[in-house]
Amino acid sequence: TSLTTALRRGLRNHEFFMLYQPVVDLQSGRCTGAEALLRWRRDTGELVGPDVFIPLAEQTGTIGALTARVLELVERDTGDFLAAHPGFHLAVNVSAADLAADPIVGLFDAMLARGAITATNLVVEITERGILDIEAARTVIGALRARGIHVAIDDFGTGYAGLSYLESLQVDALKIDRSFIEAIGTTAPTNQVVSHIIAMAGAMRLAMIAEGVETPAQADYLRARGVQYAQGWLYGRPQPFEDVAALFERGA
Ligand code: G
Ligand code: G
Ligand code: MN
Ligand code: NA
Repeated sequence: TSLTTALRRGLRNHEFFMLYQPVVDLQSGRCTGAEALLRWRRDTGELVGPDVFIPLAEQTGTIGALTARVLELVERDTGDFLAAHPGFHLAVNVSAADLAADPIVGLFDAMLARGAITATNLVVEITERGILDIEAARTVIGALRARGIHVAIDDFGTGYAGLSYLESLQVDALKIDRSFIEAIGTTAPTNQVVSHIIAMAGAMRLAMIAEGVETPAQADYLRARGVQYAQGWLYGRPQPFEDVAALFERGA
């Protein structure tokens, strides 16, 4: 399709850039890291979201090149800062399609070899939706974790990851999907799901990051139940990295 052509041309013409959403420690309220989120500004001026172009890139075999570009952009934007802040956690999304093949590990190795970003700075986020070859995913996740990179399951609760699936993948953290945070304190049928996810993650000794936190009441609920990290509009929208760095330096 023409969108596919535009995507390939967009890669050549450097139309992609990253925004960074702050992640905060719920106890201290301080920024401890950020999630890198990809954006596409087309030559028409139109801003296209990843919900549109990531599935397309997956279908057309462009995802590998796109993920390679994400790592380049992230290193360019954050490398100097991360070299000076070994405790800062930067989360990068990879597609399930990236896990089917080895190149992804090579991309991280090359980045780590350049030296600005260290493995412990990195969190790799993987959506449970779309993982077809669980053995391949296990191998890639194991290789990343062997390097000291943390791995988190993104959008947790929206896919089919049951307990056994989760145990076999062996990850470090769960990101609780925004839909469950939205249901907290409402009469939505899913308003109890978050408490079950928290109990399960606790039993499995997984770290938890709540996504899409918009209200102090949601933050209070999560904090009271021992969730360590949160991100959402209450703390900050996706923004240029220098703004997140300033937030971190202020200790806010
Ligand atoms: O930032 P936004 O809410 O529009 O992101 C929508 C979806 O796109 C999210 O599920 C997010 O994980 C995914 N996404 C954002 N950036 C990237 C990226 O760099 N790579 C991949 N594979 N997915 C991304
Ligand atoms: O990787 P992931 O699927 O979690 O992508 C997060 C998406 O959710 C991003 O596109 C981001 O812009 C969006 N988002 C982040 N925080 C909030 C929030 O507090 N409320 C809403 N409605 N959307 C959010
Ligand atoms: Mn994510
Ligand atoms: Na998510």
